Amino acid sequence: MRAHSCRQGPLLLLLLLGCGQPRMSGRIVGGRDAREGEWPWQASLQYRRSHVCGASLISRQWVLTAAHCFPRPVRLSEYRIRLGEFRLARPSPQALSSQLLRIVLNANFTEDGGQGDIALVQLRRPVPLSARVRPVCLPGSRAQPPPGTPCWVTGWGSLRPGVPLPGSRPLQGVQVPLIDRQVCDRLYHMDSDIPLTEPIVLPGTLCAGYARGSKDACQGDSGGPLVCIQSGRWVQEGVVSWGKGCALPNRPGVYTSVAHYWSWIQEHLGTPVLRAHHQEPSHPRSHQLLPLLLPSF
Ligand code: 4AZ
Repeated sequence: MRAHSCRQGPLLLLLLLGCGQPRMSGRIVGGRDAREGEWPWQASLQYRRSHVCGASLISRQWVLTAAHCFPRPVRLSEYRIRLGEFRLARPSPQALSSQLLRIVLNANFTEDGGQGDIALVQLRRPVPLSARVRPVCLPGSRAQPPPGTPCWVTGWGSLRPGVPLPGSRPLQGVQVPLIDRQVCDRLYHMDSDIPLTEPIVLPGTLCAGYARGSKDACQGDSGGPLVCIQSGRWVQEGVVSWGKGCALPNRPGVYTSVAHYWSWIQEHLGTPVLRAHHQEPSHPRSHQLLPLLLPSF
């Protein structure tokens, strides 16, 4: 992967950079070790101090993840978010933990997980940004990059189904191209009893991966970011949601589309998140998106 701008320089410059720009420059099946600080928005959502899901920092006080990461009943005080981490079993001096103030589950989410698999987490306090802790950019409601765009998914999830990433191994990342949702739906109908008239990959989601399989997110990567580079910044297009197995042929990873939920995110954040490109404010689509708020207790 090519190096990114602003390699070295004063800390002040680093802090002014905005979103989606690591200072430098999963498992994730078929990926490679990350470099320290390569994906500084990557977070670990932990339940009773164990990693359960990925997540991503989108502003100093908000993290994006998947709704299915919070099975009911949700005990807010049992969760924490780790940021700036690299190897989960070897806490890094630059890492930090935050307790959760609030979880906002998308109201479209149902346990079958087909739609609305997105959640916002408000941290107790805004976190200090550093070389290892930086927000990713969000896409806004503009058109998503075309099929074939090479994107990256990152996480501490399994190397293969049932084979967890050892805690001593670093964060993993794998490059996966975007796949058109309808093409992905047709792949999912191959060798399946479900009629083509019954969609499997639903609106509000996108796919990434290969028809041949071999590279994918896997268990434990859920909630984590799928990011694509746009104008030199990393923009989060997807949230790891589901897939049939991991890296199987004709069963690409399915992601919640961040752009699809743009106005929902805006409604809850109050303050605008950092975007890669300035654009007209979007009009909230309030229908059927009434939030389920889980206040702290
Ligand atoms: C999971 O169980 C999971 N291959 C996440 C992603 C994928 C499959 C399963 C995509 O968390």
